[in-house]
Amino acid sequence: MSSKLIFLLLLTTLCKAGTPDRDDGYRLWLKYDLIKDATKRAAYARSTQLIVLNSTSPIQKTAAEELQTGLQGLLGKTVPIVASAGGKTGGITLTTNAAASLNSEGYQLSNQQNTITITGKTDAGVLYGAFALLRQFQTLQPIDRLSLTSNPKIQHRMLNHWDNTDGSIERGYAGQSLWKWYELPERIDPRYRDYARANASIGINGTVVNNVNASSRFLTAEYLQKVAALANVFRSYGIKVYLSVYFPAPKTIGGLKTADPLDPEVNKWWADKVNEIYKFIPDFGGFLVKANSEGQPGPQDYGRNHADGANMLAKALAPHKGIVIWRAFVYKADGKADRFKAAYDEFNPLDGQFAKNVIVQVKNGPIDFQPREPFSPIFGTMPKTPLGMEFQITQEYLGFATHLVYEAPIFKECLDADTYVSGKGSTVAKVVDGSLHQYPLTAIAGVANTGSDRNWTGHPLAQANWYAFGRLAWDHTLSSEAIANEWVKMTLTTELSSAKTITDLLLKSREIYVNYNTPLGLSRPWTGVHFAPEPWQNRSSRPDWTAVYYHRADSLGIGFERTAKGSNALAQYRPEVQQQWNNPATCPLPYLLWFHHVLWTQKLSTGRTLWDELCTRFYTGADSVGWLQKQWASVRKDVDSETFANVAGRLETQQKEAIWWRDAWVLYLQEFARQPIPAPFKKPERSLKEVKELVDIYQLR
Ligand code: GCV
Repeated sequence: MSSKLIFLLLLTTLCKAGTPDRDDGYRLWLKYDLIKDATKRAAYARSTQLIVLNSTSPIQKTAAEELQTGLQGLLGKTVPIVASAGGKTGGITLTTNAAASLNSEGYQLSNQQNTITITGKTDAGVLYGAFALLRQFQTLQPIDRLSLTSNPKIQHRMLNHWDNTDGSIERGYAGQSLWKWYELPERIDPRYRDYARANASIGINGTVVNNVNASSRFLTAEYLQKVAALANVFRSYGIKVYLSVYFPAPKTIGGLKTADPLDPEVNKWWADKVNEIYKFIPDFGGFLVKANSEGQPGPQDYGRNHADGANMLAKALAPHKGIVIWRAFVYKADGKADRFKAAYDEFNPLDGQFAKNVIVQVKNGPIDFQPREPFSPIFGTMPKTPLGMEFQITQEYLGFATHLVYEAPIFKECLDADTYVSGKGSTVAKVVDGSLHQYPLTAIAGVANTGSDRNWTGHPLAQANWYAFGRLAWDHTLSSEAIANEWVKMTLTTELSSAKTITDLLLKSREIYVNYNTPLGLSRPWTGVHFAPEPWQNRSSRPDWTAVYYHRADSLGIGFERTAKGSNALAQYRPEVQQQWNNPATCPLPYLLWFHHVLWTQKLSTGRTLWDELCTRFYTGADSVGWLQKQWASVRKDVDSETFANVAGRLETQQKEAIWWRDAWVLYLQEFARQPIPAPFKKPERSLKEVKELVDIYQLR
């Protein structure tokens, strides 16, 4: 073989890595593989002959370059970026128009006589418009009559990274942190830019780079330089950087004796620190704070309240237009109390007491990112305090990176829930987007699922959760299905029938998980690692960190009584909401055991007793993973081989573990219910003791 031939063969092999044949997932939904249909390509080519960029703005420059990269891949041609069309039609013009009837980051796309215009009120709007245009091509939409206007409904659309200085990620399942603190600020990993590209493409405009269980080191000059280096990369993608802060930092790194928010010296320390931060990062976004929560110190240690703490930081940030995002995730170690009620009880009385640049960030549900939770009763009940939403994208309670759970339905369920605070239709989404109470500030955050794994998210299909979070943060009226289908076409295949199959599989995945994991409103059957089933777990340093605290199974029945007969947590909701959930006979089954302790023998609306219904769900849930596997097998021909094998392997693990979950629950609950497994289901092949032994392996450190 000639050396030239060997070279060519080698080149072909090298070029194959990252192509549709063997895709390592790095490119996410920004793959831009050549559109196979030549007619479509030709149609798109007519309006994409030039990219006209008549601006020196770094963000618009990014927009033009992203368009160029995308079109190069999708159409297989290099589209020149020029300063003026010079009278030619058939190009894409980027432009800002301060008078456009758009909000500050919205965009308009139009196509007239094969000339496309992307208009933004601001440079960021142009960037989002450029990605929206690429999405049109990627999902093979007709563009000859393109006319699209889109405005983000929420101002601050953020990722929260729970990343630590040592590179670990709290509740991260896709490798180590993306941020290589030990290399920064000198070496800039090219991945930082790709991270920014992915986020900007779905409208995310803020990132909190460190864990809410924060280290004070992030506020030292050494680390601020590192954070500034990240901010420098993200800036031209319209993304601001924020930091989580450790409330007692004035003591730990400032040498003060106190961190009391009303102490003048403490106030001065924070004001000076904030001034220093803005010297490093002139467009710094602000602080995220976890205080007096799960052992984290906070203002209550000094007899002050959350508003005192938040307002002190807000005062320091205000001159720079920075904001404070103060988390409402709090609960005291009181085994007799209902943890469900804790956040509302602490925050509701503070409505109206927070400074203008404070947002209170509330988790979607009252407990902690369970597979299904009712919406947090705080939403709607603090009209004078901007409330931001906190969702969790990383799958802490959703099977880590081995179980498939498409999360858009979880996000939507909460956003679409009706609080009834101003009558019917007062959805959580309208609280969060500010339209219900005219909040001057609005925010939504997702706890990131990204990590150093080559494909970013571990499970290849978990990329859809990052994507869905961003799309819903931009526009919460989009449907889970539309987002899934869009993501599938951009990421996996544009073949219609396979795209439909995968979309369907994504949409059903959450309910399948709930069925074998926490059906009928069960919650939190875990302890330490939040993965292995441990419904029997009854010992911990605090009662609300045991599993039995949540399900309350006994010889009569199961479920947490939260009506007036029990903790009365239901009283935190409006009467219309209470009415939906108050009566066990009419309470929708997905929420039943959230609010009621129900007898094992109680007949449900399905015609089955509670025990039989629980068994039916555990069994059908576990069986449905087999259905997921079959569906996935059927798309093999249209999905690249590496992604196919990766997902297939994870589904196999999921199948094994779903059966394990089922067995753990039914064998454990059977000891209380003392009833047989109903036909046609077969009793588990293993004993409860054997399941417990399996779980113990997971708890070994
Ligand atoms: C960052 C849960 C998680 C913790 C997390 C906490 C929070 O308790 O298990 O890892 O801490 O929520 O949201 O603050």
